[in-house]
Amino acid sequence: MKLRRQIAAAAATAAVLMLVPSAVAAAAGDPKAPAVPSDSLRALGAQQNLRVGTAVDDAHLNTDQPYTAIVADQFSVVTAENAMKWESVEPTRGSYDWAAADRLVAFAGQHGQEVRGHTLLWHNQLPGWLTTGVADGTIGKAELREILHKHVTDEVTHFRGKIWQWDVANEVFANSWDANPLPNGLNGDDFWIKNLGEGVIADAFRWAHQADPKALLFYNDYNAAGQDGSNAKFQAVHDYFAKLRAQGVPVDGIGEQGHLDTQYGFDAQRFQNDLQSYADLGLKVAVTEADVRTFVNNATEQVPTSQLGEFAQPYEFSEMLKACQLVTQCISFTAWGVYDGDSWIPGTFAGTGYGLLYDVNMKPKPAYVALQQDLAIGADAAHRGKGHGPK
Ligand code: 9MR
Repeated sequence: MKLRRQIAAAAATAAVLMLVPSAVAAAAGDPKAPAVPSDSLRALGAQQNLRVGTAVDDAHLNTDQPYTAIVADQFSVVTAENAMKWESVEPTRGSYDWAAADRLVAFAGQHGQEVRGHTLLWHNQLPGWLTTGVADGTIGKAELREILHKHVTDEVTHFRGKIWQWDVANEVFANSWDANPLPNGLNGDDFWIKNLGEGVIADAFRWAHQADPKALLFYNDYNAAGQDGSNAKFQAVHDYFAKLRAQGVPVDGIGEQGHLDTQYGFDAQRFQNDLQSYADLGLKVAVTEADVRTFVNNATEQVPTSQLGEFAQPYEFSEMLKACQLVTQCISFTAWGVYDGDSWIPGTFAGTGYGLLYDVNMKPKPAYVALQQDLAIGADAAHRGKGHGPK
């Protein structure tokens, strides 16, 4: 651990001093990987066994050439931003529409990329027929459980063998502002917990494992690595999954989403320590939805309104990546979208934006360069037998 910290400190210094090497081996170690720029995030990550990813918007993939080129060239793992969610795949009960999700999986196959499946059990983006049926009582508890079982089984089966990591359950723990936390930290108001009880979480992992025994099964959440200040949510997630593992529930990893906002500050050491604590349970970890928002002039241009925000945005992005690089079990680092012009942030947190690696014109930002430097340094350390090891 101490050695790793020294590497981190050296890396931080070197990041300021060094330029990115212009020629490093492309996508080393993966014979199937297509030719990609040797200084791309994915090529540099490959040299330290770390996949670098992005969420992909089906509205842009294949139709928007610059967008598609960035996804192909820069990233080695992709997540469907919306296309695998329940409302997308089963808009009408009993009638599946896999088209958008299949397009992404096919694209990934053609470009030597892995896929993160997102997400099976979540309170959000449920199909209307399901939420309406539960609300008006036409779908009772026993039937709801069968519907969920079928959903998990059918979706995981449809993609069997093609998904690297599944976000089996998403955002079921309470935040400090939630009204009804359970004693173990789960959110008592969560749709699934309220209707079916907390046992449904372990069941979802069991059902997913039955449908695809080789996929890595993740729990995914935000503020689960110390960003709530108290570290309370981390502790709840940690203790809960320690218990499930001890019971033999097939949980393989914890995904920390990594949605940061520069106005709140960020304790990078705590973030790393928390990822390491999950790893110490025998779990893999991943940063699954990284973005760092800050106050901006308007949603169209997304120019930061303060120099501090402009500085903190790439800095916090880099700190998250370095934490992942320093935790051997951290297997992927994914940004939640390609460019600022296509991010959920301005529509959800009015007045903020500038959260991603590429700007509204799809030009790489300082955050992109910061990650590229971190990865170049990590690749160099890996070549010297230090740093991020094999998974
Ligand atoms: O980025 C997604 C956005 O396009 C959707 O409208 C939104 C609906 O809730 O979900 C966004 O993605 C979320 C992800 O699935 C789970 N973690 C939080 C992400 C940002 O809201």
